[in-house]
Amino acid sequence: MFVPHVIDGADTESLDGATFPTVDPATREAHADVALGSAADAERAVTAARRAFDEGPWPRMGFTERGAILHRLADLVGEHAEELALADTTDMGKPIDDARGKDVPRTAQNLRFFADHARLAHGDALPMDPDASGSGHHAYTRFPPAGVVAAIAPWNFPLMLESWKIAPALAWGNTVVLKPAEDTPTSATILARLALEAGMPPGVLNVLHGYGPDSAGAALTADPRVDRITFTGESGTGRVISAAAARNLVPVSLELGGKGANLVFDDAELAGAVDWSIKAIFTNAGQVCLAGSRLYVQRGVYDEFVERFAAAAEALVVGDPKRSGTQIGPLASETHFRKVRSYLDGLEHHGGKILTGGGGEGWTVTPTVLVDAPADAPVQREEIFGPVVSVTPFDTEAEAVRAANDTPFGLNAMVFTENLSRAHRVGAALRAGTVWVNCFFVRDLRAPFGGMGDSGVGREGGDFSREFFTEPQAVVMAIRPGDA
Ligand code: TXE
Repeated sequence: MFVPHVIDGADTESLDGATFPTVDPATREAHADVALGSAADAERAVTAARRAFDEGPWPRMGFTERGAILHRLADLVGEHAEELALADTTDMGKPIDDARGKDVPRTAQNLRFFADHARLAHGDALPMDPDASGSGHHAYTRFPPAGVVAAIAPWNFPLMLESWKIAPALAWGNTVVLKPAEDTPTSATILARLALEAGMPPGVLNVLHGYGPDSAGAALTADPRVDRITFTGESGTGRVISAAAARNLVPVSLELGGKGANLVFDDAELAGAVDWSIKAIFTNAGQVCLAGSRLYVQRGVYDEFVERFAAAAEALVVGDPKRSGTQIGPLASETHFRKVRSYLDGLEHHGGKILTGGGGEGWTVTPTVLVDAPADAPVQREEIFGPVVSVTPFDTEAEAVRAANDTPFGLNAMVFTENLSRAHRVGAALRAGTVWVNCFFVRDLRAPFGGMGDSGVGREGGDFSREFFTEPQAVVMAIRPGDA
């Protein structure tokens, strides 16, 4: 199979004909050749997006017409659900049930939500006091599109996170160059073809494949014709992209890593806390920026919680991601597998021991529960991005909050308690962009999404996405006094 770029409405090879293989982590063999984009291909993709924005119909269409195309695209995503789900599963080892049941439906939901959000949004009308001459004024706000958006995506939720970026960008009238992660190219090409079938004009959604540094990704972020950069990925990469954006004074939205703290208090409803905590760390084999990778449990329930939690971790079905029923597949790539393994191999040196897990065949790591890891150990400080959780006991609420906030990241945290005041109090004290109380991963697309510190800059979602993907404009009108 060959996975081309999609530029200016057409399947496109790289100018120099170069390709790279994409590997199925379950078989550890290449399953497709992918167009390897160079700086020259990035230049072509931006030219197409620029022309579609400056001269094409897309930014000039009404919200209803654009929204109808996005809804049609959502319909087509539903019709091609199996193909899209299999593409992500084959590229990165995500269990097929998750790809089918979550990623693909959420992709359609993102497209529909932002189509409707843009169509139904309203701006402010601001009546102003009259001036000395008797002239009145009023101001109102407009939200014209920003222009060409570079969307750079990671490999952990390929299709779903790509749609989270492109849906608001497109709904507000921008044109897009999407660079999927090199490990997960396939679903983006399918999505761009479906967008054309849905009636999206050529050049509005372009897909450029290739690597990041010194290559397609870097060329895209350096191009002065790009008006917005939205990036999800590693914190170090976020810094590099932020510097590139600064050179052209381009607004950038960065959704970076996390080291989510999960606080389970003595008064928590234990069965629910175990269940959510399992989901929080083992969903997608822990390859989730929002993973609850630091689990803090109050001393009174520590032993019982840990026993039930470890048993639930052992009960997860590990295996072939293409088989329905599998809950944990392989890690996305050999490089990533080696990175996750290095944390387990480092335990001997840094402290901490494996209560359960730590095995696995091929590039799989079985659900791993660690105990006794010191607060300064790498497994407690760094984003492992794998099915590895560190459990630590605590005594007081203040101690739990301190431990949770003792991290350079600030993406999300979870609190399990039946005490209403404690839920509000602790939630407010946590330095995190999202706090979940007695749940995990529940999203409202209107809510701000993003983090602070090493977790990123900016928020997306609902009006926050509008703010980012438009150039808000104030129009101030004078109303002259009449002659009566
Ligand atoms: O991420 P990168 P990688 C973490 C996770 C993982 C680590 C590395 O811990 O082990 O990051 O993963 C593009 N200019 N997360 O290497 O490098 C790249 O091509 C422009 C957390 O995959 O950040 C890809 O499309 N683009 C995370 C995208 O950036 C560049 C999700 C992400 O790659 C570029 C993924 C450059 N200079 C990984 N360098 C999360 N928090 O959700 C790279 N890219």
